[in-house]
Amino acid sequence: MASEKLYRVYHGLPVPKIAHTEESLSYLEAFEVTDDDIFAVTYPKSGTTWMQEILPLLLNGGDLQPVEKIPNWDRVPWLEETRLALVVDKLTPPRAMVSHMHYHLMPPSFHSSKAKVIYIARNPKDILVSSFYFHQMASFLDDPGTFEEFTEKFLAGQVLFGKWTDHVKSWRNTDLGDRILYITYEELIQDLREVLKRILHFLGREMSEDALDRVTDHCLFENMKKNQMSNYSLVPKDIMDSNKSPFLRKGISGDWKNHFSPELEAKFNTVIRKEMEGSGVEFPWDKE
Ligand code: PPS
Repeated sequence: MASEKLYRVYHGLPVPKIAHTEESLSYLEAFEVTDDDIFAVTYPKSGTTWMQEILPLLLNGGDLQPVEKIPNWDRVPWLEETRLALVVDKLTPPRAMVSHMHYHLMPPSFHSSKAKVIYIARNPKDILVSSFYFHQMASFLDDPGTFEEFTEKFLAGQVLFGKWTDHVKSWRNTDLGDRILYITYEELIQDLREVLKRILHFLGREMSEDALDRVTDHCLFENMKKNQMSNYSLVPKDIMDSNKSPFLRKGISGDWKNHFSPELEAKFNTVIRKEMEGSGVEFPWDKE
């Protein structure tokens, strides 16, 4: 089971105590979502930090200043974390926020609003790898054990925000209609500029070709990795130790191939396929 010392359990989901308090979770439940709010929703390690960089730039016409001056957790805060209550008054509309919450755990005001959602999915095998290294560098997360042991925990949902399959199924089968845009981490990797255009269109925004070039370049892994406001280097080493593994680690798709044995892969696929069966949800990586 997930460590009681490090995690609290919110509606069955383990969440790290360091940023999730009873107050922050109550604040989430009572949060007044407005019609022009924009949420980037992810299962952990699917591209949250990337969206905290992308969204402000697309919303401000490509001005790099804010993302170079304000830490990501304050410029696009997490809906469920303690920082939100502290910075909410400084957010200018349209407010951009991120969340790892499952669909049914979004606040009531979200469901009755017209707020938009960008849901970013990622190959769960790459999520697992990314998370495995994150657990080694973050002292507020439990020791992942061996890769095989961590895979067992992941498949059992004894990890942050529970099962990946429950998360994606909850957000794929909603009544949000055109309020939600689905993208994948792999699409961002493959053609960042094209996906940025799709997001702009979804948000009803426009941007000059030059500004779009600038934003695309700024959001490339190697460039974003240098941004102190986004690479978590501001966090003390005893909380996040980048010598063990940097937060912006590899930024590629397919690193799972360097970590899974054929047996582990077969087991992983069997469990995930069974849980996704009948959901009507398919991903490009299902065919890999
Ligand atoms: S968290 O803890 O949930 O907020 O993590 P999250 O930001 O969702 O995911 C971290 C992974 O996203 C990668 N990342 C990027 N990849 C490519 N390009 C850019 N610009 C980028 N920014 C973040 C980050 O490196 C983590 O993936 P891995 O595979 O560990 O490198």
